[in-house]
Amino acid sequence: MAEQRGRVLLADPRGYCAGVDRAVIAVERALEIHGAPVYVRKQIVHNKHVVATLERKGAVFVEETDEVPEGSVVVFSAHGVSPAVHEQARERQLRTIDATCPLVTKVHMEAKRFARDDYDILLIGHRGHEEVEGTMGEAPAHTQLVDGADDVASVQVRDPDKVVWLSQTTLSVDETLATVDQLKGRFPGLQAPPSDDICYATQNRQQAVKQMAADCDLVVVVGSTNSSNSVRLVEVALEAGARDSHLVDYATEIDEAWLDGVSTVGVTSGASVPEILVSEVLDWLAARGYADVETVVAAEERLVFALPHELKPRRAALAVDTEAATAD
Ligand code: 2E4
Ligand code: SF4
Repeated sequence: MAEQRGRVLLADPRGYCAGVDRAVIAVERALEIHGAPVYVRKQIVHNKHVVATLERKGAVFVEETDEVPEGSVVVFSAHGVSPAVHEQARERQLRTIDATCPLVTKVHMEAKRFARDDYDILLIGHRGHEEVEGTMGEAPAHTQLVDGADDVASVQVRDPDKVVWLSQTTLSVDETLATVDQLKGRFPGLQAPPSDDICYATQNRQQAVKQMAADCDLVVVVGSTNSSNSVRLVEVALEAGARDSHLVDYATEIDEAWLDGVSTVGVTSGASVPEILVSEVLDWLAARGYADVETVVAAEERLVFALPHELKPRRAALAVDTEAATAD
C-alpha cells in the first residue's frame, strides 16, 4: 500500500444531472427500439467517454441533419436545437427524438414569450456554444448575445424599459451576476428571467466546489474541454481559493507533478461525466497515498426527467418532427 500523503475532499453533488441521464438513456433506448445505426446530431452531451461508449453501441454522431440519410432516426442533443433545425429534419423526413434538457427548453420558451411581447432579449452565454445557438434561433431578430463583460458596451436596445436578460444554463453564477450588474448600469429597467436560467445542477456543482476549494491545494475536475459546466468548475475552484486546479477526461491525464507538496486534493466532475471516471480518479489518487476520502455535501438532488415523448412505450412508432415554428 502507498504511504499516506494526504486526503481527498469529494464534492457532492457532482457528475450526471437529470438532463444528461435522460439524454444518454434516450440514445440507448433508441438503439434498443430501432437498432443501429441511430444518428445523433452533435455530441449528445459534451463528454468524450460518453460519446465513445455510445459509438461502440451503434450511435453515429453527425454535425448536421444533412448528413443523416432520409427517413432515418436522429436524436437531438441535450443542449437543444433551433426551430430551423427541426425544420431541416422535417424536410428530410427524419424521425426525430428530441433529447433537449427540459431546463433548456424552458429557456427557449422564455425567449419565445419575450419575443412575442416584443422585448429586446440579452442572452448571456458563450459565443458558438450549441445551447446558445439553439436558444438564439427561437427569436433571432429579438436576441443579442452577451458573451461576458466585454460585450456589455456594444449592446443596443430599442426601448430601455423593454429589455430582459436570459442566460445559458451552465454559466458561472458569480460571473453572470457581475455581467447583469454591468448591464443594469446601462439599462436600469432591465428585467430578470422569470426563474433561474442557470440550472439547479450547475448551481449545486459550483456550490460544492466553493465549499471545499479554500481547503484544497489541488482540485481535479473530471470533464471534457468542450463541456462548459465542467470548465466553469475549474474557474470556480480557483476563484474560491484552491491553489491549483485542472480538468481531465481520464485519471491517466493527471500529472504526478501536480501532487508535489499537496496534502488536500479536491475531486469533482461536470454534469456530463459518468461516475466510473471519478472512481478511476479516486483509485489513481489512492494508489499514490490519497486514500482517505471525505465527502463535502452542498445539496441533495432528487430530480428525474421523463424520457422524450417519442420513446414512451405507447408511442413506439416515431412521428415526423412537428415542432412549432419560430416566434420571429
Ligand atoms: C445540456 C445543457 O453546456 P455544457 O457544455 O456544459 O454541456 P455538457 O454536455 O458538458 O453538460 C450537460 C448539459 C447538456 C448541460 N446543459
Ligand atoms: Fe439540464 Fe442543467 Fe443538466 Fe444542462 S446541466 S442538462 S440544463 S439539468
